[in-house]
Amino acid sequence: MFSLMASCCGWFKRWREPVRKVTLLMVGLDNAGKTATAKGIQGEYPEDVAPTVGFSKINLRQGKFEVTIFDLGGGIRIRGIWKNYYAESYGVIFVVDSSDEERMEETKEAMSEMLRHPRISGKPILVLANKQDKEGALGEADVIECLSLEKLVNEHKCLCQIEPCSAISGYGKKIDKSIKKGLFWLLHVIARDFDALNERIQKDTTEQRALEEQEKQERAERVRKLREERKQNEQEQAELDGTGSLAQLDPEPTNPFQPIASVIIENERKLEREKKKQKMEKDSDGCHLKHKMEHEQIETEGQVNDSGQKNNEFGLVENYKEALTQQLENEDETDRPSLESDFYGKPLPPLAVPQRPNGDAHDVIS
Ligand code: G3D
Ligand code: MG
Repeated sequence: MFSLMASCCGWFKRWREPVRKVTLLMVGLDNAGKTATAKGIQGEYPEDVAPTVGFSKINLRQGKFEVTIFDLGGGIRIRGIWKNYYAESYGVIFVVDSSDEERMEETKEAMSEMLRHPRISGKPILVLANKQDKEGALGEADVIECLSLEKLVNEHKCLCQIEPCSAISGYGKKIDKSIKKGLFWLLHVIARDFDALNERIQKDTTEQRALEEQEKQERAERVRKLREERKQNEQEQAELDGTGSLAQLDPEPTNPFQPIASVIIENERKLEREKKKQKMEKDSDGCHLKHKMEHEQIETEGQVNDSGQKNNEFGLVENYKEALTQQLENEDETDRPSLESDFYGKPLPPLAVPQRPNGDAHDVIS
């Protein structure tokens, strides 16, 4: 009876506790098994995972915790993004490929760099010594030694737990017990120190956002200045060349990602303008025809009035035509452009014959 009451009290106490949102960071070298672990925790089949390019995110509910785990890519070129998530992380899950002894030094360096960061130092870290199912995988003690784990975590005042595990041995409820145990430990130490940790995270996150905003503005300012400089240079160059402002020839590039509604409106306007133009052309054709007729009429009248001069011009044209016909008739056959020379008599290059894949030429016309 007493134990029933005690468990009821415990349940009631937990029920009254507010839901705590916690963000965890899952990092480690590429191929360590981070995504497989994250999938297993989420209840998905952990094998056949594609390499993580940027990051993936999983959400789960664990007691009074709403947990978000950021699974970040671990490739050498994207490790730089890890630090962008340090401020908002309450703790870290560091996954190690225990079967890859050759990369232990690299693992140690990555871990050391992370732990010494002021936004991570002092936060709890769970080390998953993964791939224990693989033959020759280093055991817990060896991993601790290879990574100088004790020294590292003491130096940076991080609470630490290491769990030897295998991410592919099961998923969901059947996930490796060591992973489950490690996750409970991490959430437990976070809960124990939640208020202080939460305060630090709020402060760090606000600072980080302000810094990011400042960096964004600085970037925008740099771009603006560069554009201005370029425009000025172009203008100066154009003035030197005497070709006028190039800026007029090279207007601001239009945004290729315009909202579809504005594109539709613009197209309708274009169509409208096109129709108007055609109508005007039609009207002006009518006018033109009228003008032409009027002009011809004037010309004819002119011919009648000034027939001497017109007849003279007509005679000149007739003479020119006659002379040209004569010249063509007198031309020797050999002087005429042949099929093997261009109109100006220059020899044409030989006809290119497409080659078969095996190198044999084949007929163009078959
Ligand atoms: P990453 O997210 O840290 O880069 P992944 O690593 O989760 O993508 O896993 C990399 C490879 O290791 C995957 O194999 C995955 O199946 C395998 N792996 C992950 N955990 C374990 C484990 O505990 N044991 C064994 N044997 N393999 C594991 P592929 O073949 O898809 O590259
Ligand atoms: Mg991955």
